[in-house]
Amino acid sequence: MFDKVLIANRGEIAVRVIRTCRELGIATVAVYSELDRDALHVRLADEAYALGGQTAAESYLNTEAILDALRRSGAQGVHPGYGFFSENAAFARAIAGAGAVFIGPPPEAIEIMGDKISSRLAAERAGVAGVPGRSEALGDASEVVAFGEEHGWPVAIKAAFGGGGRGMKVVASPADAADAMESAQREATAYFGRPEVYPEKYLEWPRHIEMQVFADGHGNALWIGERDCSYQRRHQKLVEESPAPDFPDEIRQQMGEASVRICHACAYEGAGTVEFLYEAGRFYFLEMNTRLQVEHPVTELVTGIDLVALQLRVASGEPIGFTQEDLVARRRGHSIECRVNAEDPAGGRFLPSPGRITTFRPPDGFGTRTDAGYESGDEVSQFYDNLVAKVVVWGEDRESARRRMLRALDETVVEGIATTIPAHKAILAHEDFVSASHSTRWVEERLDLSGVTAAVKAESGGEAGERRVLREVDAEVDGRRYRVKLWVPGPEAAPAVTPQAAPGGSPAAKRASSRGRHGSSGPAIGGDGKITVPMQGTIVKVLVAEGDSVEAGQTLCVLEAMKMENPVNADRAGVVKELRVKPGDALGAGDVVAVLE
Ligand code: MV4
Repeated sequence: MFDKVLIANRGEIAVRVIRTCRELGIATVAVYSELDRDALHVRLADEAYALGGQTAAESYLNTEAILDALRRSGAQGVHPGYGFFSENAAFARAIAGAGAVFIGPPPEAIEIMGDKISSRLAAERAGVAGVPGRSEALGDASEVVAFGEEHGWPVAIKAAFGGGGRGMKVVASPADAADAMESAQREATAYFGRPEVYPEKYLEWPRHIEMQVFADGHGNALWIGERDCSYQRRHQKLVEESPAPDFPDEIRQQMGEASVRICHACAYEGAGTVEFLYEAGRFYFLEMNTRLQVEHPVTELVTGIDLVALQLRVASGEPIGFTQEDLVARRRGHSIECRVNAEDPAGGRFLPSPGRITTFRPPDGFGTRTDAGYESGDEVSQFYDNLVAKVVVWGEDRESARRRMLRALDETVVEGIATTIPAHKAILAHEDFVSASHSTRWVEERLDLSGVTAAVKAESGGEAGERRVLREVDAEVDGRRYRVKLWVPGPEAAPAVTPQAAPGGSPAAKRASSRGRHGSSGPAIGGDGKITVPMQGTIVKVLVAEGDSVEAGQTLCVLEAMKMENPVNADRAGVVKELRVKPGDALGAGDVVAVLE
């Protein structure tokens, strides 16, 4: 077993790994960007090394800086967490080259599963089918029509070298084939640098069910259990649960065995997840994630297995130590996870809401676990993933887990930023959740969040430890005068003013605040036709050119902020007179992307 492990990550997953290391007597090494100098994962680790830089690219994606911290610390293993370098074969090789162990699969397995075509082929070798489709690129639109006539409509057109749902187009009928194919090729080129696209039968109401697998260096591969991750918006998961509801045991068994065959087909080692679409009693291979996933705790709670401990054991050369048979007796009850993101779900918009968490009180009690990357007073930066915490519950059955989650969410206090908690309450309380009549499209198409207004509560003034002073004042209630005592924040306490209401500030902040920080996600168009962005971020895609005519609602460009893609739309028809941005441009709130005429 390792004596010392470096965690090449931040936030809740770094904290998660540090906790298990501590239990196993392994010393922990944190790394941090300039913004994370005082972050929770740094405070909890035994040692910490600065990577420099603010953005992910300058810090957590800086291989040389991480290798330097590895050498200086003398750690023998590197845990990559999820995101960042977790599925990067070159990084895995660099760690091995430095004489340490990458706590993850072999680089060859990462590569096989890294692109759609080779992962589909590996699944085929293992006898596991994807959605009915074609394994070569499409030549022209007549082939889409032929495919639709043979397999039925609608047809999905997907980027051959893509993933994550980017660039997927749905074709309802032959008449739409040419336009959809052209647009899929254009997006594939913009996102992945390659225009190749291929067709699949489009499943209209599928669930996303994924299987946790584990393999060791001694030839053992096991399936640990499935998770239903269908509750998501814009390909960002919101709620996950295990076991998948209304999912027959016999299908679970088949999906598990298929996943194990896929592990063997790519010589897998460590923790992995095989993703499937599930519809009408059939499952179809989508892709394999070669890392520990955000939602791994639901599997831990229903099996009692610490997956991070297992990763550390397997990476240090030990065998898994239990059998597929042993797992039958271990699986018990039901678990649900809700991702608490720094996002405002008001009106279903899920707008990024970075800032200082003035108060954070996680829920507690029987069957309740919170994995957080922050404490009260910590700042959620717009530069990184906006996951603040995961609230995870266990219950004897699905209904007790559901009720426990609603109780836990009610108990959770987050002030200073908006969070997804109001959306979770709406999901968990919905009759469709109770009856499990959901699909991957349910949140975006059926869940009504128009009534949700996640006003950001600023300083509560009620925090323990805050300096308070006694004031006696006169008050009049219903015409009667009272002398009352008030314990109020003392002279040194900060005034209870929210940043957007504060006088002064940057011009961009003022422009943003004049529209209401938590208002519309759409652009603000003044009388001058200027289209501005509502928050700081990076332009990842420009969809129009100067001189183009655009319709109201048409997407002009895509702004990536806090790892989420936000369309910037025209809210009236016009001609693009000026286009002021290109992919890669960093913008501040209120900056102009285009001028319409
Ligand atoms: C599909 C599909 C329906 N039919 N393929 C989107 C992400 C990418 N990994 C695969 N995705 C989908 N592929 C066919 N043939 C529906 C989705 C899909 C989806 C899949 C998993 C999780 C969430 C999703 C949300 C919308 C669409």
